[in-house]
Amino acid sequence: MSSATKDKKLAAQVEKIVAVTPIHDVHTHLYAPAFGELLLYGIDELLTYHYLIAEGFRYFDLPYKKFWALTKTQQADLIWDELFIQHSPVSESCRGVLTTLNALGLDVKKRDLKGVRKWFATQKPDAYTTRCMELAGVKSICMTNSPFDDLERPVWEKGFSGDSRFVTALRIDPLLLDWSNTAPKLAQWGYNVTSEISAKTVEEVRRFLREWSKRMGARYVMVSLPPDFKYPAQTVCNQLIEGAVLPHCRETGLPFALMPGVTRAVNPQLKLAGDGVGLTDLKFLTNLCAQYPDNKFLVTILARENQHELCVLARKFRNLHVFGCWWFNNIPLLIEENTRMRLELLGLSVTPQHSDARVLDQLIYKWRHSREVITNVLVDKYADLARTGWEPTKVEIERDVALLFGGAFEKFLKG
Ligand code: FIX
Ligand code: ZN
Repeated sequence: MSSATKDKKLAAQVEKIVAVTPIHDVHTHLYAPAFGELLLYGIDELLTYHYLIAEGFRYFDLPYKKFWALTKTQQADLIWDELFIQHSPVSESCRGVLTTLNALGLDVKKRDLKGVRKWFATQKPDAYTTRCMELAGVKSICMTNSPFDDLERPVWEKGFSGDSRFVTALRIDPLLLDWSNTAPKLAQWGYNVTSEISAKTVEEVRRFLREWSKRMGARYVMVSLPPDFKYPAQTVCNQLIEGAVLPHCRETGLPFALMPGVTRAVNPQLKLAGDGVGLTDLKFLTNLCAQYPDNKFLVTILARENQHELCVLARKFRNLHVFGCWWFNNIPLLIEENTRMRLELLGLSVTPQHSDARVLDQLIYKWRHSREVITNVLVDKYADLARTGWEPTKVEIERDVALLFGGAFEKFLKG
């Protein structure tokens, strides 16, 4: 067999394996159907995704307030017109809507928004969840579960009996980043806390974490962090991390997931679409990994310029697991760059991607697009190996891809 034919065969094999390997989506903002209106799906949700709202405002000639006063359908109409009709939908988020519609069997070339709406109106959440997961090749979805969300908390308090397609993660941004507003809430929910961080308060925060982790069956505890986050530092946030979160995670074996690099509300007029990115000094993560070898840290980072340093850190600390191409990194250019860099520096001990889907149907495009890029990177890597005479077997490739699509993450969680 000529080497060109061998390369083609290998590429086809990798493509097939990546296409059929089920994915554990380790971070999303999706909910099981039992959470009712918290589960978003359908064309109007797809079009009013905050990524598209930000892009729409590049063109809109109307005040922010007027946009927010419109109904969701009107907002979707406006976005459709500006981003799909007046301009070609070349951005990643626009292309994603079309990939999704196309995969669902809808004819995008008709540009028939009304017809598409009619089709979505007939979908039922439970069966449609399964359909989207099948089309995306996703086996399990990790939710972002917040006791601080007034719509979500009652579902947990009533008792959520579980859904085998979904797993849970405890999200604690308000606890660590907005203590002055969160302390009164905890007090109201029966925790004996004060705004000053006393030993009793720390103990009660730990009880809060213990109770909510248990109630949710959380697989990890998660927070997003601003670019200027420091550890150690004389802050309430640090006191709570040191006194409550880290001991809780050690006691339960749960990883602490950190998402540094987001500056919230750079433009508050854009609401959820108004958050920005900043370069993080990763000294804080070195300190955490070194100081707490018995804690596990899951990390995805927002600034492109931080990605290399994060990989180097993961080479130094095995209690650090790198995952996903978060938010502004979730574009083919950066998925490719990050995945290549991670494989070249960390081998298969990473989770290259999570979807961060907020709308169920987005699973389809986010994973189809990522799979395509990951395939290309893997084909190159295996071809490099083949050139040395090391020909990877089908079983080896299957094993490797399974690690990248959730296996390495699971191992890290269990380890
Ligand atoms: O903090 C997060 O988990 C972020 O993913 C979100 O805040 C963000 O709005 C988002 O949807 C990014 O993809
Ligand atoms: Zn997220």
